[in-house]
Amino acid sequence: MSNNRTFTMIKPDAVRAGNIGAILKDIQEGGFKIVAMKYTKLSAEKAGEFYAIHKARPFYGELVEFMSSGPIVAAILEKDNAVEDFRKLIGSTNPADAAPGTIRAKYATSIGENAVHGSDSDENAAIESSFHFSGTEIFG
Ligand code: IDP
Ligand code: MG
Repeated sequence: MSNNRTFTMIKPDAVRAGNIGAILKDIQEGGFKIVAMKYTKLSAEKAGEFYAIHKARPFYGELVEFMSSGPIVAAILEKDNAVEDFRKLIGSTNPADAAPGTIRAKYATSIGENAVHGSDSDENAAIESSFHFSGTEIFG
């Protein structure tokens, strides 16, 4: 996958708060084209697999429980410089540190329940995209 795609999830907290529409609007107004999208729910096992890189971190159990606590929206987004630009659009992991106007500043409630995921590299964007989508579900 080239570097014009990233992967995102609207996390269970933002879905529960009724913020799917507002967040998708911010994403589209940020210049990102949605090339794949699904409303789904991660089992604890799948959430654990997705976040396996954080297995050794003290918050891993809490993260897996949270990410499997309700439905999410998973999507693949396309834009020049997608990974970096999307991380800018969502803001810092901790909403207390997120720049004003960013998605996490607006919709996250804590460092754990922070409304959205954004891939941190082109390599992870490709891995995370194929974790959730098959080739026939992507409409570039
Ligand atoms: P990122 O989502 O901004 O890339 P990461 O450090 O990769 O942040 O952490 C992955 C996810 O784990 C975060 O988005 C958040 O949901 C959760 N998380 C990170 N740090 C903490 C923490 O200190 N306490 C609880 N949850 C955390
Ligand atoms: Mg990360």
